[in-house]
Amino acid sequence: MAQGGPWRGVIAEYEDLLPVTEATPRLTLLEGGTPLIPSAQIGPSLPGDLRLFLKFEGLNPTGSFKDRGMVVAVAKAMEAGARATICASTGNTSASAAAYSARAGIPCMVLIPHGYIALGKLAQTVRHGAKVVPIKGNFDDCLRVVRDIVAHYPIALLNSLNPYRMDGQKTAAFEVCDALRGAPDYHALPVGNAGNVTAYWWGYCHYRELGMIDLQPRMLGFQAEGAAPLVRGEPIAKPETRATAIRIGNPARWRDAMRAIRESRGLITTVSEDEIRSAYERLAAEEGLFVEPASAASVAGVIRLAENGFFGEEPTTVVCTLTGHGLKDPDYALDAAPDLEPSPPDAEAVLERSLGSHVCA
Ligand code: AN7
Repeated sequence: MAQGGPWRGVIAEYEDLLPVTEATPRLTLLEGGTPLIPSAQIGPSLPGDLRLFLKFEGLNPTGSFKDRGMVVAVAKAMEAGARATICASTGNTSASAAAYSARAGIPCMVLIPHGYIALGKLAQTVRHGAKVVPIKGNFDDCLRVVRDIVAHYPIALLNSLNPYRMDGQKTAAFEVCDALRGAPDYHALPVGNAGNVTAYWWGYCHYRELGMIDLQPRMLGFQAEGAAPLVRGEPIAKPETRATAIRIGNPARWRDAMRAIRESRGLITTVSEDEIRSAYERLAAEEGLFVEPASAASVAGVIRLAENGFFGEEPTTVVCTLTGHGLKDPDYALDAAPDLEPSPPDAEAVLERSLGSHVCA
């Protein structure tokens, strides 16, 4: 369990539970320690007796959950004397890899699917000084090339195939248990490369082995309809979704994730683009939480399951991880934006525009 006092970052807070030694550099941007926010509107609006909590990972230093695993992976790369780092990414991994590599003073190379990276993520990656190579292909193509490169060159791999990434990401499950003083009944996540759902499950298992919790949650994974290889049971050659973070057709942690779902007696299913959009808009407008579209998939899935009576009538605690910040993807945010044409600088004109003409009559 994390110590009290000012938050010191995941390595310092959970060093006993992480594969770090005295030789591991205490790299940190003070990641982790994110709030577990009770849902004010969405949870209470749903049928059943849900206590819905939102783990807002968008408040990490680079705006996504990736920082938890990245800090451990880059610290271990420093310890091993790595001269360069590399990753494939739908955006958040690259932003995080670039930031922690910059902090560590190690050059970083990132491969991204050309044209399918949200603007904020690209901006971060570029400004943190990573060498960005857009690839004519999707994330799965990028990851294939990265695996090829690390097989032949001594460059540290920062994708979640790197076990240290998984170790670091487990800390989010520790934090949930620390905050609730026990495990939730269900934990819901968006699923792309399937690292996070796996890491959470391993984190809950680890805490159970330590006697920190009695029961483990059921894991609920949600994929976008057009990018749902785990639900369909086969790789998708051309995955499609506006939630570009999870636009992945052949997840690297396929088997581990399916085992996590099975062992936890959970489930993995799809959510539609409309359901993602609706949950995204409700989170912003009703909860005050601005997340990126992929993050809304967890909430979209829980809304659907609750409306179908999945959680029954018993009191049930559900945690949804909100994996990334809304500022990552401004294009998606302004997609169906209201009229943003400028008004004359005049009180009457402004009131007429915002309240309607009858008010000013
Ligand atoms: C906001 O950055 O795969 O199932 O390359 O950015 O662990 O992959 C991002 C994934 C969910 C899915 N939400 O997590 C990448 C990348 C957000 C994400 C996921 C991602 P995984």
